[in-house]
Amino acid sequence: MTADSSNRPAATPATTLGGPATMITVAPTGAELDKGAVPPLPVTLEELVTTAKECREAGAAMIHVHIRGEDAKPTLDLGRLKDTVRALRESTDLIVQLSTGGAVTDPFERRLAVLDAAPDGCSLTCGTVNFGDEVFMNPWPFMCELYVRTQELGVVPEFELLDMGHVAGLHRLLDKYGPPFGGHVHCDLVMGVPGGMPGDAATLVQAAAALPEGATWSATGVGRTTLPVMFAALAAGGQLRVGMEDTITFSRGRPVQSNAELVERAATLTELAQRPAMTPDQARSMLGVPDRR
Ligand code: KMH
Ligand code: ZN
Repeated sequence: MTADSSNRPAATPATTLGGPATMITVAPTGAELDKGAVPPLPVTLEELVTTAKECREAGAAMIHVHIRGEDAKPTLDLGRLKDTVRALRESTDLIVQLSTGGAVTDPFERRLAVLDAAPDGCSLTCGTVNFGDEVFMNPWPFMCELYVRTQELGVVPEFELLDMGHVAGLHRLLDKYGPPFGGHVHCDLVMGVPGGMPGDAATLVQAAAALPEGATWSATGVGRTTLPVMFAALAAGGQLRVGMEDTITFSRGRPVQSNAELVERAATLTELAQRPAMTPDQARSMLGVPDRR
């Protein structure tokens, strides 16, 4: 048996410099943090565009976007989402992925309507999960409606898996509705959420092994699980997601100063692992995302 015909569960991504390259996604804002408590959090369109440019420079290929309103609170306002997609496309070549998870308080209709902003990609969480003291609702009928809409509108979904049961939800979705737009299954293991799967190497390996054959996957560890998950993902052939949505502490007692420094750290680790960062175009080709710029 050669190295490439081993029972590795997921597809090997594009290669550069002789090793599999790494896609770095930045998730700069999220819906949970308060700008007053975390001043470097990008909440205006201008701040988001500046962050996107800095993170592209540092090695990111994709941006996972939550937006804020005038009051810096999370919003799914369609006009603002469209302006955001346009501005990010004009100022960077990053793959623009909009969150359909929003905030735990967002109604399903608003979350479905996110696709009308015509992003390159969107998140699609594969089940309901306790989310700290809240519940992040993703019931089966909502997942199905969202998935079918991605297929109809030509938006490439990234399947967000916060719990092992979400892996079963993903298989169920693919069995019922077939492959996603773009033809390639890409997942993101969101680990260490209080109420979801823990952020450690053993769980990561178990989750990755349970993914559909040929799927690629990234991983992110929330809070103090950031570093163990990043090292485990690099070792296991995964891609990386980093950003202030998931982590606001750089090291013990030292707050994150910018999203770019999280991307820089991830890019440094990909170099050390001899799996250097992919360009957005390489990531597009891995994920089956058309270039709409
Ligand atoms: N803000 C969380 C409730 C996603 O973007 O799709 C959901 C979330 C997942 O962040
Ligand atoms: Zn998100």
